[in-house]
Amino acid sequence: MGQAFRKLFDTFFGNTEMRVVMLGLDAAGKTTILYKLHIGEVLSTVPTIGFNVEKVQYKNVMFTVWDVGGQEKLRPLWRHYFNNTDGLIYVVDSLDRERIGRAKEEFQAIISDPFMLNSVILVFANKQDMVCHSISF
Ligand SMILES: Nc1nc2c(ncn2[C@@H]2O[C@H](COP(=O)(O)OP(=O)(O)O)[C@@H](O)[C@H]2O)c(=O)[nH]1
Ligand SMILES: [Mg+2]
Repeated sequence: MGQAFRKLFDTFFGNTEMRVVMLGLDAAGKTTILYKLHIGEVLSTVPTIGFNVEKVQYKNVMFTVWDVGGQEKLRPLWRHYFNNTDGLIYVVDSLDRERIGRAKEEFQAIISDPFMLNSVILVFANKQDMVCHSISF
């Protein structure tokens, strides 16, 4: 997964300075992706505003990462992060069929935000290594 993500990342972002938000339901694999990129330490986490925000610098890109879902009343805070955002990476757990509808709803809410209109969007279907094990006929 790390290698595939790295290739996508290089194609997607090139060399210019960028601000990217990485979002997804809890346990989609966002934090794991950050560590697979060999970014090192998470620069900061901010739990006080009601959701954990991880900030990480990787090469030319500043990532802001948090879990979406179960926190509709916090949505007004999103625009603080969406403002000046160049890219969105939306991570989906391909194994989590029960919550795929929820993942879709959250994605639609995010891309409906006026601040996201000019963002580049990457939807990353994570945990593909396990998908074949989850298919049953
Ligand atoms: N099989 C598999 N498990 C993964 C993958 N990415 C993350 N996980 C697992 O999914 C769980 C949640 O990952 P985490 O990064 O904490 O999710 P986050 O809540 O989105 O930050 C952990 O147990 C990870 O080891 C993947 O690509 N394949
Ligand atoms: Mg996490």
